[in-house]
Amino acid sequence: MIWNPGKECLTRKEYDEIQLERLKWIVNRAYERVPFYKNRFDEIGLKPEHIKTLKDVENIPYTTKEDLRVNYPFGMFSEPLDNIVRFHASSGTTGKPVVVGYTKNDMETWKENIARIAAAAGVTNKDVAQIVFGFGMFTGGFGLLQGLEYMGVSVIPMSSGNSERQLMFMEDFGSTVVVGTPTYVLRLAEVAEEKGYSLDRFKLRVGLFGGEGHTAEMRRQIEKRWGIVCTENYGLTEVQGPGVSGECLEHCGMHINEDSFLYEIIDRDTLKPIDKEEEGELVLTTLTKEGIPMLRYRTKDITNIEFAPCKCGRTTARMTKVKGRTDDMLIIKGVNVFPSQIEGVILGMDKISPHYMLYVRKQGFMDTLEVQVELADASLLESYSELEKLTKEIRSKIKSNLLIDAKVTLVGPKTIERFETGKAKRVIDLRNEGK
Ligand code: DLL
Repeated sequence: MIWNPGKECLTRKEYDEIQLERLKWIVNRAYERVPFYKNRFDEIGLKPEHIKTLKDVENIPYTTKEDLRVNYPFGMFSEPLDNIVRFHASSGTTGKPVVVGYTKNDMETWKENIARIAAAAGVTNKDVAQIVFGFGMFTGGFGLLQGLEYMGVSVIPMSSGNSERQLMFMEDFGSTVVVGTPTYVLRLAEVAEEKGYSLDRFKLRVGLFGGEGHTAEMRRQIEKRWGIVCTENYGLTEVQGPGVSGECLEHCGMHINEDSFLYEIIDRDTLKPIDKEEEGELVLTTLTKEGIPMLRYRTKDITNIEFAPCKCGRTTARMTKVKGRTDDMLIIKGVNVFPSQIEGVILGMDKISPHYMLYVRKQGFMDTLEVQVELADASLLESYSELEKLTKEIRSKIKSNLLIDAKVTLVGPKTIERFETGKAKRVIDLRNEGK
């Protein structure tokens, strides 16, 4: 079902018109109300009235996470706190978190955007949705909750962790939709199996994944284990949280809520805008945000845009799967590689489980990579020759696909850390620790 055909099935010309009108509005507001933007514009002699076409957005300087940190906590807000009804924050690894604020209208838009992506994934008001994202300053839990409630879905706000209790509610309440990170939903299948539950006793039919990426193979494994259909959606705290874009059941990219976000793709080295259909870093401008406008926010996420019509009937542009974040890219002996590419190569091989960890170390001037992969079955540990054969097989598969020579270590079942709360962390960087 298309939640809002009047907004999701327009012509390109109609999207362009809406975007341009809203772009002018937000640029004006940002300039008038946020000293940070006024200064940025004044430094280069740019005035809001110079933005006459969508392409003119390219004259506006980028905004980065660092800008938000420097203006912590409310320096980039364009409304007084009297009009802010909600805060969220994303915890960075270093320094102050990024804080965002929403007005009542922002909350309405957010709900609408979530309803669209959930409907695209086949969710209806007949569903019972168990949210296993964390609730709190993270946008995942509350963002999905309010949008699903708005659709009339029965929501179980479980939050993350406490897996046995999750499974109890899942069974007793008859949850039909699970909303969370793919890694945690995979973990829930594992806990259910450990408890000896047959997964048929659950009524789950849909997985709504986001907050982190997952490869097609990881999805296949989760779908098979749970017997569900999964779609993914994308978002980030700085521009709203979840609801920027989401996949429909055709599984051909994530439909962007074009009336809320203007998207650009920039070259990740030169930082110049490139053809949107080419792969590069996604840059987003919020078109409706009253609480905190974001002009040309550098997401650091690598993707590209597709415009070809989708069979579902929506005409919105689609983002392809995020390949990784520019700051997570590894350079192993001169070859660039994203953790997701390694997942893509190793998952789906016989005898190994979908759990792995990447260790990056420094050897002289070179970075080296160790890929730890968990065996599906402990009996393999008893055969040295089998282990050696499998190690070689994985290593050569990585080498032929990604052109990097990684050390491969096989470890026993259930030895690699599981992620029950928050996002999976699969790269351990030991480069500065001399290990
Ligand atoms: O993760 C918002 C969100 C919550 C989206 C729940 C979807 C569902 P942050 O914590 O600010 O916000 O992290 C944003 O997470 O820049 C991406 O790098 C990554 N990310 C989010 N969704 C996806 C996805 C939320 N579907 C950062 N695929 C983003 C890949 C994703 N990466």
